[in-house]
Amino acid sequence: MASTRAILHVDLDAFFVAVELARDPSLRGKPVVVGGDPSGRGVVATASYEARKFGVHSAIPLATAKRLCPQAIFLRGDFPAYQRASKAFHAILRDFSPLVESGGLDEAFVDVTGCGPVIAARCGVPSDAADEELAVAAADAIRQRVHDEQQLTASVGIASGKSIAKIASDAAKPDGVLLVPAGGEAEFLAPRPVRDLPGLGPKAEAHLTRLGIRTLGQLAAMPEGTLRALFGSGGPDLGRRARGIDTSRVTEGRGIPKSISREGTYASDTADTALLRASLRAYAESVATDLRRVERKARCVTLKLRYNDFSTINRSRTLERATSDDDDLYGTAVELLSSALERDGRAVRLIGLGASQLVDDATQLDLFEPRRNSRESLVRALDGLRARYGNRSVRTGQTFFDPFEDGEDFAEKRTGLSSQMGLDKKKRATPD
Ligand code: TTP
Ligand code: MG
Repeated sequence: MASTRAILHVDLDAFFVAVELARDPSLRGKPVVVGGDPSGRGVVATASYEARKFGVHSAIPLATAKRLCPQAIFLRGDFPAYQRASKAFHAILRDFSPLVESGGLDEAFVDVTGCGPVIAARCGVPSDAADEELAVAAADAIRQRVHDEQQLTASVGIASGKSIAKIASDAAKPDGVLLVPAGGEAEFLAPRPVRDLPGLGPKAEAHLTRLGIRTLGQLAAMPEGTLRALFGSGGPDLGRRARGIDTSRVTEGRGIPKSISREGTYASDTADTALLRASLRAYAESVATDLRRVERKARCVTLKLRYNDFSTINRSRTLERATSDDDDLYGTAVELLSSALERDGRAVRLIGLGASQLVDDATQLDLFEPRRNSRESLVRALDGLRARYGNRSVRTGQTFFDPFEDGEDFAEKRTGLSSQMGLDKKKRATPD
């Protein structure tokens, strides 16, 4: 694979359940379901492979799971424990390549192209081995460490592109490795159902089914014009990926989110405009910092308000130019707040600020706007300080007044829901 890339997709098997099994080995070999009380109204977060044999899987009601598999052991789940395991898992991956893109708590892409020396040192293969050999050695070593250090099992797909690697890791499950050799991508994909292609949702699948297109091989053969007519500008890319051509990069960090938002609930409802504005200032700074970290700018700003009777409004504005600047987000949110309060001045229970319609932050040198450029440099310098010394190391006049009085994790603490980064790919039900 000299000129192609070697990308691993690593996904932990039955993740939440596996963490429970690692803590209590007496559960091994038994049908186990994480999600909560089977007499409650919740859904299954995940089921052990033993429970899956009975038809129990993620997202079905717990009551249904209980009917399908009455002997299953139902656990409420321990989200902090899963977060800790996820952190340790990602740390292992980063030992093999600096290019790790998380796709959620238990899965990530690892681009090992050009990581020969690192992998050679870790896995005892010659550093000039072929990329495919290095990638397989990395996959084995990752799986071994996940097993030894975390008592979990991981499945790995290896391919020249992200979507194929992801499909391959799924096909390798549980506890396996699958390499799709360079040049063999189209053949590997052809017999699979179209829904296997990451990013191809149920609506697109329904469209294709109506046209008699069921497999990726059939999708691969569709003319580009037809795909464009059906799915717009993203259509041709679906066709290319179905043929095994996927040039999308593995980006460091958590992957590219569709939106970034913060929200928090006040200890007591408030109609105090100064307090509401101060909250928006804090959120604007936090959201803008995240935008810059993932190298995105937002075209749309949304204000969310929930009143004391729980009625909730969302007000959005599309900006003339995309931004990742605190002041732009704050200014827009405050305008939205003023007009919302004019219409309805009731006390507010929850306030939120969101940024969406994210575009690539290809910061062009704008010769006619020297002021904006110098501000961008200042903002980046502040980001650097915050990254090194913590979010509260540098505060502006506005955020020195902390609206929630309990520090930077206020949104998480109060609502359990703040940033929606990266996880909106699948709608995940997490145990409460
Ligand atoms: P997945 O990787 O989709 O599933 P899994 O790890 O349980 O099983 P496998 O990969 O072996 O098929 O999701 C990872 C975790 O995310 C899962 O353990 C629980 C959580 N999750 C939910 O809470 N709700 C969901 O609907 C899904 C799909 C996952
Ligand atoms: Mg998994």
